[in-house]
Amino acid sequence: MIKLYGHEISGNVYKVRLLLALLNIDYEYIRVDLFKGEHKQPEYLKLNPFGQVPLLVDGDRLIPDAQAILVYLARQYGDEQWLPTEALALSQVVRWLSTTTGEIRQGVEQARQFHLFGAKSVNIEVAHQKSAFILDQINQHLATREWLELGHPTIADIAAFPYIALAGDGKVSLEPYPQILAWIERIKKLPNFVGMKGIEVLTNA
Ligand SMILES: N[C@@H](CCC(=O)N[C@@H](CS)C(=O)NCC(=O)O)C(=O)O
Repeated sequence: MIKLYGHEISGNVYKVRLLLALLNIDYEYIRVDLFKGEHKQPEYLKLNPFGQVPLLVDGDRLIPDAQAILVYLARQYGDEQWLPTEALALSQVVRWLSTTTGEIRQGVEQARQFHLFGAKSVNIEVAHQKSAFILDQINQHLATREWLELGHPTIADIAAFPYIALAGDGKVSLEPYPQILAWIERIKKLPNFVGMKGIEVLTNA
């Protein structure tokens, strides 16, 4: 059975849990206590030398990194819907995986690190400026479409969703971004959707 090493506070772990749920894949969840530093212990570093969660183990395959795991799950267990093979469509999806680890991480994810965990390395003014930039861009992008690319949910949406939905943790309001709020609601209505602390499941979905 697939194993997922993670922690409940992590949006990067959550996005993997979300895709596993949407694909209806059973898995064993192994909690790595980040607050106790379990991710830096030799036993865990043998599995993921970066000392980070999430880590997926499928048989003898070890796959670290949330975006890499989404790609793996989509290609191994999903269909063309989640990750297309056609060159242009694939590049459009990958663009958002890249944006997730670039602009979204530098913006809303860093702001969350600052306000939720007191991360001293974060310049909160810069994080808020970058949040405003990328949220405005995505809001405009979604003004003419329901999903980030291809007219249906892909791993682009799953990758980008958690830290945008958790923007409030970093004291970034989503109120100025109605298209993003509507997109969040659409994602929450996907069959088998699961939530995390700060991303509640719709009760009437
Ligand atoms: N590029 C990695 C980043 C993963 C990451 O930053 N994980 C955090 C939790 S959200 C972590 O394990 N932090 C502990 C550390 O880096 O020491 C991914 O996308 O999965």
